[in-house]
Amino acid sequence: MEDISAAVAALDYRSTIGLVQKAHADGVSAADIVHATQEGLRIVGERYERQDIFLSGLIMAGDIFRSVMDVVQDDLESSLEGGGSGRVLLGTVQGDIHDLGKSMAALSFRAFGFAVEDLGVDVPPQTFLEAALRSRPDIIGLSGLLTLAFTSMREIVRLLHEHSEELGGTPLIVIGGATIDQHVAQYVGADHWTNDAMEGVRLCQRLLESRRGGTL
Ligand code: B12
Repeated sequence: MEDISAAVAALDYRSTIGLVQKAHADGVSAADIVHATQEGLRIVGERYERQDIFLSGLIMAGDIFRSVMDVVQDDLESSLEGGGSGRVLLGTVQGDIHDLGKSMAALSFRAFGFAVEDLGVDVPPQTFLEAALRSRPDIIGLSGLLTLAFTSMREIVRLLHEHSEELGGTPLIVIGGATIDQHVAQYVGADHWTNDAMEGVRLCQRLLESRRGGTL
């Protein structure tokens, strides 16, 4: 796993895919491979911050992640069979076009049996509200990695609370992305946060069950 992280961090496409194919053939779980790739991407981000690499490096990192997913996606989906039922409205918020994490979250929710409406990237707060009023989701999933995305998320949460009555109650709001933490969740006013799609989906499933059971 460390070799995979290191190959991603070095933006070495060929080694990464070779190592991923070998690990996959050796029976390493898709989830472990994705985690190792994400760790490599985190280091790519640090290299970008210290100007060791530039925007083209980030673009390359995105391509590497997509190719890793091509190898493991089928296994990942079948490892995620859950009995979740509920509707999820998902999108990357205004100002942000990072979509790899959001797409992985969509895939994980679907594999768990949730119906997902994916609004795409750079989605304005008003669009989230209109879609929520139309489809009355159980969960609203907001994705974003840029600091400026947190302001958009906060505005979405404000709008949803403001229109809570029309929505028949505010849906569960979960935010995700590599740069999200407890402080961001507090600032945004989200119910929950995660840096891991699978963990986030399992959490949503538990929360919905409790909500329906009347314990929340
Ligand atoms: C690849 C990448 C890009 C690619 C993205 C390609 C794509 N199609 O998405 C491109 C080249 C487009 C890009 C552009 C930019 N990027 Co960029 N990028 C990255 C990088 C290296 C990896 C991000 C990634 O895709 N990770 C893989 C995914 C799978 O992980 P993830 O997003 O965390 O998602 C997981 C979980 O968080 C969770 N999840 C995510 N969302 C959700 C939602 C819900 C509801 C749930 C349940 C779960 C969930 O599920 C996923 C799987 O577990 C990060 C570094 C890092 N630390 O992550 C920088 C990073 C995010 N980028 C950064 C920057 C600065 C930029 C640019 C501004 C650069 C520039 N000068 O133009 C632009 C911004 C463009 C814009 N307006 O959005 C900074 C942001 C700093 C900040 N705090 O604001 C980072 C942190 C790098 C750094 N350390 O400086 N980038």
